[in-house]
Amino acid sequence: MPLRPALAVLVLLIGCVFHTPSFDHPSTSSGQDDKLPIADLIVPQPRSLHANGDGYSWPKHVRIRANSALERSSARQIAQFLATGGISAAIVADGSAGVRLDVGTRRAPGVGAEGYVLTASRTGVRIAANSGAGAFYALQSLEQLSFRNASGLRTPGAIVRDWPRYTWRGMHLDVSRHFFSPAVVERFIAAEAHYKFNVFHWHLTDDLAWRIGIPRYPRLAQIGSCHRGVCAFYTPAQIREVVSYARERFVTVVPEIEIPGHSGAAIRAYPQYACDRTPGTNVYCPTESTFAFLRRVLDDVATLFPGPYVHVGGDEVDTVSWRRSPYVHELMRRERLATYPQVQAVITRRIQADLQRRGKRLVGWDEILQPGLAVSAIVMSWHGTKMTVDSVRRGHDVVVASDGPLYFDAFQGERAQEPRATAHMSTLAQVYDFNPTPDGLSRGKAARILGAQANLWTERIVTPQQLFYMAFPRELALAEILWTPSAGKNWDSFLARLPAQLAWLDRNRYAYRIPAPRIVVHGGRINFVGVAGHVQDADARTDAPRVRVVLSEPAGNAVLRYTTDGREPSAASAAYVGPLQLTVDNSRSVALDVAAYLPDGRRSSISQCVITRASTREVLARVNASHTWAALVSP
Ligand code: TNX
Repeated sequence: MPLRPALAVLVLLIGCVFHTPSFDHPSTSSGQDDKLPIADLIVPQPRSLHANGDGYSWPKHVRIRANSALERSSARQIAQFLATGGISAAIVADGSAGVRLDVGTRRAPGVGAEGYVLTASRTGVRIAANSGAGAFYALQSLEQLSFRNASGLRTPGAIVRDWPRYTWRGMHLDVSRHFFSPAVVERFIAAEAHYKFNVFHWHLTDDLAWRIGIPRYPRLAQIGSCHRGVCAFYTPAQIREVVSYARERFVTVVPEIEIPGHSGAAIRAYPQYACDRTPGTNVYCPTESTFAFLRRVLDDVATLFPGPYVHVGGDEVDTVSWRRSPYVHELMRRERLATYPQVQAVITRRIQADLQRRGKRLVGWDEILQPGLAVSAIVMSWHGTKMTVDSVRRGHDVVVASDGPLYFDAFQGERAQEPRATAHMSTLAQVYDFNPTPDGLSRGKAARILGAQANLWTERIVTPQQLFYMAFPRELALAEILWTPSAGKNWDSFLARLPAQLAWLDRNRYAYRIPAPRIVVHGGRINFVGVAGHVQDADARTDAPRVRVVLSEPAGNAVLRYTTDGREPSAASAAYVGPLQLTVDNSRSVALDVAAYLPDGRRSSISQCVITRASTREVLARVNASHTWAALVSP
């Protein structure tokens, strides 16, 4: 569709439109600054949120009313939160109370198994939910709404009625390529839980290393867990500790034991389970002795992880060792298998039957989608929408983990300014825009999309600092696409709610990528050149001799510093105080470079816009470029 010149006028966006709150963040141990409106405090966005009068000023000692084991357990979690704000709590069975609980008492109609109603008023806080999970999510919202001021902890008056869009709200973590200690894994889970995720997918085995101690097969830990002389694995006791930590936060841990490919570490420890001894083989041979080995490994896995799911990988099976194996050829003849993927299907079916006997559901990467796969298997779709739709049509429940936006090992900003990452790009805006449920599915079919998750592959992620940098703030956008229905999502609102969450990450010492500044250029007719593939830099052509440039930044408390001579901004560069008037003469371009400086000295990456004068005809000829641009831009 040709754009009319009137539409071509005016706006070039780097980043997005939002309202910059002008305040300093407090560094209190809990809660937000009281100048932020309640609408800007909660991520993921609740179904409904209304102001409710004055709000509650917490006393130094508070009574929490709880009448069942379920309510007492929620009460203890609330007490723990209050303790971080210096408030002591007594859990009581009756009488007046600052916090009243209705958990599992059928007094929260309409919010489903995981939903809640949170009411904060002058007289106190009431939480109604149908499960411990619902009460836990109410507590997360309560924490996000509450703030400390000179007179203590306050919760603004609010009524929140809320429940999730999806039942599988996950984050995946690869601990094979790089190991992360149980303490880091627990921090990872704690952040998930705060943002109302309920699945932690633990990628425990791969070619590089095997990370779960299996007492019957000690070489898995002794040899399989070692890479370049460094050995690291989780003992059964450590696994139990992490699983129970997660369970307290209503997070199900899904262990992944890769079968039959990506098994190089296990085969290094027990080479007899490959078809031959060729070094580097990473695929099991489907012999009876391999199945016996896997069954015993799964004995331990099934007991260590009491949740309903076991993920068996299944991706990227390298079939070379099968191709040269007389055993596999004989198996193919016997079972009338024409292809190697069918050999994989035979393996998956047997493992699935084994898991079913244990009352567990098999989850696998979408390569498991082969004839004969029982419909109870959950397909984790990583090859895009077509795979999601195919799996649903074949009757499977599906978890979406698309290798575009949901691969958090990808770059989240301009490549040259980011740490090493996998080649593609997944910006905050791309994550936020993603809809896990493909268009055009009937309601019944759409119900098969259990939810989604992001994958954190760690080939290039070494330290906890790097890990959380890749997770945040993208995980916040993911939280919202998993919890909030599409109709309730709004990018500008999300950006307005970001500062409070970055403050939470700071208070809890999680690293994150500081979103880059936004540049908006107004003036004459403008087009955008050289935009495709660029995230934070663009060339603007304008037919006006002067332009007005508006800068803003998503962290909410940063100082923007800029240059107009193409030099890198520094702490000494001009600070932005209001819109810039820039002259664009015919002879030279204006190169505007902007960086956001946080109060503690941290700096965002640089957004750049090179503005050049051009004739009206030239400008209008290129106007369509703006479409590409808008789609790629992210703070
Ligand atoms: C593909 S996604 C993989 C992983 C890599 C990842 C890197 C999938 C099931 N397999 O083994 O780590 O790409 O982005």
